Amino acid sequence: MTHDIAAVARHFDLAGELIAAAPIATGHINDTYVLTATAHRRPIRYVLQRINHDVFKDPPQVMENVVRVTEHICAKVFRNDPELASRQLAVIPAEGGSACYRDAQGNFWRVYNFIERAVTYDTPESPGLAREAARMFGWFQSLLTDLPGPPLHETIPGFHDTPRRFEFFQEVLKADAQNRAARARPEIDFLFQNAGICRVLADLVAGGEIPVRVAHYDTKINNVMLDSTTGTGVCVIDLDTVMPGLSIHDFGDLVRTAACPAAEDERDLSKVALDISLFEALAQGFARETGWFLAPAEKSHMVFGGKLITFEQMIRFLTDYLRGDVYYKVHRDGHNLDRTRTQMKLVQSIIEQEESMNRLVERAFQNSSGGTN
Ligand code: GN1
Ligand code: MG
Repeated sequence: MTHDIAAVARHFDLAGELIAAAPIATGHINDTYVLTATAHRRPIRYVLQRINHDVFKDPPQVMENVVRVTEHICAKVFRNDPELASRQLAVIPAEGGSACYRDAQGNFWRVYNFIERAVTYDTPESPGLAREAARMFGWFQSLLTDLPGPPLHETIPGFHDTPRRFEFFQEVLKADAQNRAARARPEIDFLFQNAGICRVLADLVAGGEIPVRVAHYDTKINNVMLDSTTGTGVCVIDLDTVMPGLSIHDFGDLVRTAACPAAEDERDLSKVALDISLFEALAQGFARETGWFLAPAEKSHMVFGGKLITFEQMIRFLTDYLRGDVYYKVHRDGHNLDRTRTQMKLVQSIIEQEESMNRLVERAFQNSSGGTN
């Protein structure tokens, strides 16, 4: 569907006149545009997004979370580094001061400041980049350890409820409405053989060994912005899924996306494997910022988190493939099956290297300021 972006933009408190609006193709879920306005002949850029309300059923709740989190982070960073605080995400209010605007068709729109002189990477090009991205997600979590007020909204209920996702996969498989299961036999078998992975964390949370914190829940490497000159982390973006959750899940998703240089939809599976030096860098970066507050059971399950989240992502891609590609945007036939296969290959690679990965995490936490617990 095409939208009248200029008309939408008029509902926000932009500085000056809108002179350009360009779509950017990024992410599987929301629609994103870069807006340029000029005030006193100086261009100011913004990011306009249509929140996908099929995925996020209650966009105002998403925005309530986002405003609380961005304001808390900005205020805390400001105390030590006002320049860095000015480069954090901030919600630009819509008319009447609300955090998003609802158009006549029922779409929800929101605007952020554009973080200038910063870049994102889709793949970890070096251990240094992986370390810095991981440090940023750890920093994000540490900044939110003292978020005041009630728990955040769960913007997608059961988002990392892996047992529930596995149950849903089984229902979809049973129906096989698109007749696609036959093309995914080895992948389906793999899920059943490894289904024991799903329950482990739920049990540790229920037993009180692992606390629920504020989690980002989409810790892909391209959700970190780095300064384009120095390569130093600037801020964490894509806050729609920030909600009560597990630190292990965040580290796990980082392992999934940043410890393997191949793209998520790579068809040449020989390129898909966990790279141990990228993984070590991730562990070091994350431990540096989180060592002081994580519980022992969280530290000792970080590698498991990588395996779990990759396994869960495999369940999610395969479920969507079997349903007929209704959730993730696809750009070719079998796209979700290709994605499923990369995740499976990565889980296998993690299983093969699990022991040495655990040793690296232990060492990373020992060397972080927080020690091992
Ligand atoms: C989705 O749209 P994007 O790229 O930010 C998804 C993540 C998945 C990811 C897989 C709300 O994220 O959970 O890990 O695709 N976001 C949602 O690439 O489902
Ligand atoms: Mg996202």
